[in-house]
Amino acid sequence: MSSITTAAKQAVSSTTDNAKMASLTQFRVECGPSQRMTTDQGLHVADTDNCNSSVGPALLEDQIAREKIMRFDHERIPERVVHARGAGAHGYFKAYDSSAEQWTKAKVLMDPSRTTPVFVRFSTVQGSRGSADTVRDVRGFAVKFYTEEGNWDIVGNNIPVFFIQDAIKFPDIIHAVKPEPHNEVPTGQSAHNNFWDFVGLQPESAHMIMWVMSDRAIPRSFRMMQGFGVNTYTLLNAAGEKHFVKFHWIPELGVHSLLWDEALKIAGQDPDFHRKDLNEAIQSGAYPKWRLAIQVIPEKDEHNFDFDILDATKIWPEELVPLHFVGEMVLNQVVAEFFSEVEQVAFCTSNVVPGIGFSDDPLLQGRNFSYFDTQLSRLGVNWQQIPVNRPVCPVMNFQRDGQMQMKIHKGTVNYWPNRQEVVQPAAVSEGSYHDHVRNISGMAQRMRGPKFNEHYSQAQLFYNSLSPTEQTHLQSALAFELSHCKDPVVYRNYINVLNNIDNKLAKYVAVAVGGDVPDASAKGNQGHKSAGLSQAYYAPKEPTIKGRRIAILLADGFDKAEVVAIKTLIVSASANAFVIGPRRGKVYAAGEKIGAEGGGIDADHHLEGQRSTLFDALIIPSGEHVALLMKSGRAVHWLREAFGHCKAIGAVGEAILLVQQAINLPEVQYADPTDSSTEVVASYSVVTTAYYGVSTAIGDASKMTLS
Ligand code: HDD
Repeated sequence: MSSITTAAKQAVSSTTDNAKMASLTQFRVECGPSQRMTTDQGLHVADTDNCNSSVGPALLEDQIAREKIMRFDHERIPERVVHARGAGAHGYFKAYDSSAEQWTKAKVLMDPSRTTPVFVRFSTVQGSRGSADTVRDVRGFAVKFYTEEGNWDIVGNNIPVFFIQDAIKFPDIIHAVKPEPHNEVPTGQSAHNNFWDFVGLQPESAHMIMWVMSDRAIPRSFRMMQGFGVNTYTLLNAAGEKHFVKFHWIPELGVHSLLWDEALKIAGQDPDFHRKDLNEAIQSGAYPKWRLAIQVIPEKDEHNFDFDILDATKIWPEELVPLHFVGEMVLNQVVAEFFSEVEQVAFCTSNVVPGIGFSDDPLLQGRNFSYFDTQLSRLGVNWQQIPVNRPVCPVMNFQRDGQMQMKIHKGTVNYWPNRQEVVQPAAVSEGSYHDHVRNISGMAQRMRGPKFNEHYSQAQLFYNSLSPTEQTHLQSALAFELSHCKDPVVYRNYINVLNNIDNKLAKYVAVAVGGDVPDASAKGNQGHKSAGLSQAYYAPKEPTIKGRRIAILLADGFDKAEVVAIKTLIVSASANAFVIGPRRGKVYAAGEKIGAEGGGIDADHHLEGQRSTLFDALIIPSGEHVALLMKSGRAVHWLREAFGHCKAIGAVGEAILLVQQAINLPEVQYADPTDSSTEVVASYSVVTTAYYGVSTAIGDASKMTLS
């Protein structure tokens, strides 16, 4: 056993990066100009552009053409049955100190001298591999820790609760939310009859529905999401004491979302918005970072709560069970090949290390079966040997054979016990995994614990804890979703469910979607709140623009020194500056001749090619170019849309007038299609939170705040 840890340590110290990156090096293939093309068998080939044929049908003997086409025919593997669309990155985790040792002997959590490599995959749940990033959905947040004691996976979401309590309901909830069976519609959306039919009849999902209809389900970026293990796990310390535990990831940048209007537009403008954002941030050095916190409950206190602590539709309010911060995770390396790493990474809730164990949470119990099982059909029985899935410590046992076995095991025995006593089990004293000893008694029957029957109090708690703006967004989201359900049985029933949570909410939705407006609340709202449920709670203490995307709008005739200064300031605050001009390529400053050799600066995009939705803020420098921008309908639209989405807008000199003219439109009127009596429902001038001015952007870029 000691050799296991020594080998893993050597791996860690053999690279300045981390042990996992070192282990992947042998599998990485460079493709360079000095290399020559071969077949899969290594045969050099001179021509892969023409089939071998004699001025007629292709010859069957052409093994080069056959190989090329056959390999292509088999490139696809089944996509994940859920969480099919995702993005991933490598990084590391480091414990802050040894304080977690009071609860666990898991070295990864309590040894600050260790740097544990991680691979993280973020995902959406409903849509297929080719769906858009910014849809309204839960986001997966799966972390694989390559520890010296083996792989540990926290397969979590960006929402701390789940739709169902018992794993046996998982196929039903997923069938209900996925595209309907008769027509494969809709893609990447829960806004359809079957989903709302199911959740209306399965009220244990009410709490989760509140989260999914909130801004949490349309994150601005993977980097700005919380992560949660969701299920209740256990920790075991060196003294053999057990604690129940929940895991939380808290992003350094705070928790931020898109507006629904932005999310809808970005889904069309740039369906890869989130995966590009992740790579862009890492490549520009703005490494995404999360703190890992745990909530712990001693074994003896399991039954001291109003709710069952093993019920995945419940949170443990922080007021009752505080967070302990144990370490931090940084993502600092993008993947080299998407398929090999992101598509083939395989997480299992059953992957734990000594000091971490399971609980009787009925959802977790089913998950422990399901993940291993799904990898068999996606990747085959030897999925653990795929480079991204390999542990960084040695693997040694008598599991053998199967498709795509990559190892050649030496020796004459493949069973235990064996006369040669090779490959012996490791003793607990050597650091091996062992299950916590516990009493199990009672009647086996199909049932749930009595406290699993209450479904509304935490749904209320969540709704009450949101800011008024967040509540408004949630109301609109419900109204959007239910108005996509054609069957009145479905939306009427869901309004009844909402009326168990909050009467005003139910009324709002009923009026909007045409249901029966309930007079009185079904249950009454207890009015309880918990601070950590609103996104505002996670605003960083120091406002930051780290990793944000800032557009600089230009036309020919700008002030060059000023633009260079603005760019420098933005980059110095670890944000990304993009010049948007009338065309991609050179845009020329005041006094420069158009097309002048060595003049101008490079525009990254042109005004038609990108939209304000893809940026967090925009700034317009001073100069003659403002007159040209004023005449550009697209530039004015950029400003109006950015203002409507409450983005920070900076303007210098003449550009202030442009901003004023663009956004102070007296009456931009929209007719409300759902209410013929309403003539004006919105105008840009009612949005008061956006601002413009010189000082914020130019004076000190690091003080700019974006929400
Ligand atoms: Fe699951 C994938 C998260 C309940 C069965 N799940 C999957 C992924 C995440 C989650 C993040 C994607 C992993 C990746 O990136 O490869 N799942 C959750 C959470 C749950 C949950 C937080 C509730 C606490 N899942 C759940 C249940 C079952 C599954 C109850 C089955 C009984 N989940 C799966 C799966 C997937 C999966 C079918 C599809 C691909 C995969 O496992 O590897 O086995």
